[in-house]
Amino acid sequence: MSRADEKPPRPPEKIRLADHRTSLVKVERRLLLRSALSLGALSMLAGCDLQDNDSVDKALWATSRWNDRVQALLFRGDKLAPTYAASQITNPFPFNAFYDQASAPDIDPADWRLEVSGMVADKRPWTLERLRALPQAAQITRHICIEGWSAIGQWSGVPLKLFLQAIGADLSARYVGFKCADRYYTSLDMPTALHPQTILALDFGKEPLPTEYGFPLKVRVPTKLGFKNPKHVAAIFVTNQNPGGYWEDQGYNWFSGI
Ligand SMILES: Nc1nc2c(c(=O)[nH]1)N[C@H]1C(S)=C(S)[C@@H](COP(=O)(O)O)O[C@H]1N2
Ligand SMILES: [Mo]
Repeated sequence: MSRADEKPPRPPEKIRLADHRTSLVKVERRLLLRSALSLGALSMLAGCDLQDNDSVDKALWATSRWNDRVQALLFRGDKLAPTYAASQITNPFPFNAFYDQASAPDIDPADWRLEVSGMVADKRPWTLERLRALPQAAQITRHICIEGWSAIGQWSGVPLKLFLQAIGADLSARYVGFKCADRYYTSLDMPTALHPQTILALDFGKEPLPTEYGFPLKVRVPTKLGFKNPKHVAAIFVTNQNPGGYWEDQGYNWFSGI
């Protein structure tokens, strides 16, 4: 790890001071050094020393974009996130957002539409009814938050690949971006968008997503950290320009996954 000796450029003040930063670089370091580990195994490691702060982490912070490339190289299209038994589901499931639970957006399902734009042939908005008419897939997977907790949940909904095909998306484009009802936003690389476990989740457990867990639609991406799983999604777009994300634009590693 010779890069640890280099003096990294200083990230903006507000990011250096954020509590999140230390846990971010820890996870990055593990993704880098232990890229063969599953995200599930990473979560076990993440619990132990998130409070530390050392020079290796500082150097890795500075090489975040380099890490993105390394992680992209390590990603294989056939790599699946671990799945679990129904008896392992975490109850109650933790809530997280950049606001408190009571402030989660209250969305009327009758008015809601999923907007579609960018490099796609069919830009008609989608109702919940039309989304539910598409084939659905279920998964019991582990959600891992960069803040150092993880939880197992069950989600089901439309595989994003199937949806992208349905709207005639240019699958050679580089990114799929998501905009949410609460001003949150994030984006995925196209290989992850096409990954078989990446779904437009409509149900949590056996019921429609509860308000605070992302009603009416959450993109569930078990190969990525929690912040790349947008809740209350209102718009999807396909683009060659990296759309970034709410946390990504404040310094979190954009790739953050396998
Ligand atoms: N719209 C929206 N999506 C979001 C967030 C948010 O604040 N707003 N927070 C992210 C983060 S950091 C986490 S850990 C998960 C939390 O999802 P949960 O409430 O189902 O546990 O949502 C992610 N998606
Ligand atoms: Mo998170």
